[in-house]
Amino acid sequence: TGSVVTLGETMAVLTPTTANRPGPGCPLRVGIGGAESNVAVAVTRLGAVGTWIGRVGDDDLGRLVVRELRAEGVRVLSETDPRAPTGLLLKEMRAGRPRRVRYYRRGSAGSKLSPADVDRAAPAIAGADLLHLTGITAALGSQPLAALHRAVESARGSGTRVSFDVNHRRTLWPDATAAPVLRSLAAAADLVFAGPEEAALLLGRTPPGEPTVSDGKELAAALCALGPDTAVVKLGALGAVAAHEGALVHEPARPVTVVDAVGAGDAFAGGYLAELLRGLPPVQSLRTGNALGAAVSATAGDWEGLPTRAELADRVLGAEVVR
Ligand code: KDG
Repeated sequence: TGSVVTLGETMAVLTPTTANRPGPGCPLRVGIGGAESNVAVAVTRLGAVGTWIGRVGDDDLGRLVVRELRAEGVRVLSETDPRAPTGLLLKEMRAGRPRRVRYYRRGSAGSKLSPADVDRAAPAIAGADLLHLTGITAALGSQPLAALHRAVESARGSGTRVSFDVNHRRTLWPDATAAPVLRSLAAAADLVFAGPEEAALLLGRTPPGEPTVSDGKELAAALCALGPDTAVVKLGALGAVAAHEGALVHEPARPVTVVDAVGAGDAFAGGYLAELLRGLPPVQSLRTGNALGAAVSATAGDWEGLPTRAELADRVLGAEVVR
């Protein structure tokens, strides 16, 4: 029930399988990933209708992106660009876990997202309950940023609520450039997701060293003061907090052995949004967000570990039995 439309760049994800970094003869596992499409998969697996708007190259990797998302049941509104390749993300590993990611996305098809792409998908935005955007798109250039603004306008005109995950990527743009742009996108949204450092960046504050639950609550309340009616601050091992209509709630995280934390934030956002669409209150949305974040962290890949509704129910049940 409920629908989420999102737009952004989805890339081919390359992961070395027998070494930490690609070298002669090192096999690479090919997958796909993109913050926004990760959210689309998350909500779709939980029973909502997820739509992804984006651009891919006219190449095998672009076809892989489209095929994987469609196979997940995500509605794909993509344009194939004959002049630009599908972007790449390479994971560098250490002790079997991703240590950093390297982008090969400058000039990629996905980074050429523009207001025209939003216009052709306008009916999907108008018909959705929620539009979900992230700060990654804003970092890709002036056209992708213009696409975000057009999408917000389009949502505003049709009563579609806007969700924004700050998703600040320092490897794409520096703090000083990003801060005012991300702040104004957050201010234009109804619902904002941020980590404590991201929240501090938007608010022009020094980030808390070891953020506590009360730091998180305070940051969430301050984010709401920028404009959104709900702000969620993710605190990692401490769980997450939400500020909503003047109330502050906290939900602790579940313990997890981390295999690959990339995509955990998207999983969290997807879980939160899927429950919001079912009319659940923030505390339950936080709980599902935490559960999805944990599930993705415990599995290799940016989204592959996302649970279905049935698996989520099992997990909750399992946890209760153990307790
Ligand atoms: O949040 C996970 C994303 O970072 C990953 O899936 C790839 O979209 C991506 C990005 O730009 O880093």
